[in-house]
Amino acid sequence: MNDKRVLTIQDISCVGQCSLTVALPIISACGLETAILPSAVLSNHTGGFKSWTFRDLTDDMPDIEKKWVEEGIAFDAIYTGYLGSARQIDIVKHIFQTCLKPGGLRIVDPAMADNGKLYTGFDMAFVKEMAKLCESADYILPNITEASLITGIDYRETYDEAYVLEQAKKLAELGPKSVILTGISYEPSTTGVVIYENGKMSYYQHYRLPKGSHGTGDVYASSFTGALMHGKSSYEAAKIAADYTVKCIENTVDDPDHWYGVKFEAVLSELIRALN
Ligand code: PXL
Repeated sequence: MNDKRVLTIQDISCVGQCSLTVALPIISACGLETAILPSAVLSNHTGGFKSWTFRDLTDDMPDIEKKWVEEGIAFDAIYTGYLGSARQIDIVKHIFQTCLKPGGLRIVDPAMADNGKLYTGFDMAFVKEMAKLCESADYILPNITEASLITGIDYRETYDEAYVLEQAKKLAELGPKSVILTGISYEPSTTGVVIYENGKMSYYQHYRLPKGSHGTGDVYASSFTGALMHGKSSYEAAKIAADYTVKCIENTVDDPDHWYGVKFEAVLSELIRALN
């Protein structure tokens, strides 16, 4: 029996298949109790819709934490994604200290940028804070844009292994046990994930679908967390998450109306099969 309890901290985009509407069902489907701490509530995500509402929940977070501390609630892992303000970083760091069981895992997806650009609403002050959160993490899962912003190494659209190794080393110097770099592609027809751990870099390569899809970073980090909490190694968890994310994209790519996210629900059984 797997009675692990995971807390995930990220926004609720009410519509758009990203952040908590992806993390909660995926981690739950992995058989793990999943608690949530919403960082903000948006009508829809900020990646392609014309506009959105944004309710910042920063001020609620310490009160929620306080109640959990009073109740003696603690988690086996805390996985963070999109955060609603730079101020939330210190709060999240505090929650790592007060609400994690001894030996519990801190998984940080510094969800703030893609394709060479920061998401709307973020600035370099936020990046600086996010780098500090990475210092407190056991696992970090940046894409190459987020890595560049955190390390200060120039962002490149095309690169070689030496460039990726330099990024990974610099990220590891911040302190996390493992650096998982997502969307690492050395040639147009393939992509993959780099795992840098104990000074060693490994690569899981898979084929690349012609179209990138929104929300896949959240699908990836959620399924990685689920696999890790099933006792998989970083490499195995990175591979399981990559295979599942590809399945989600394959299940969506032929539907032109479904531009805002991936249809992860119908292929959840594939993820569960990979875990068992
Ligand atoms: O998937 C990352 C993400 C999460 N939450 C919100 C977003 C995005 C990406 O654009 O806008 C609100």
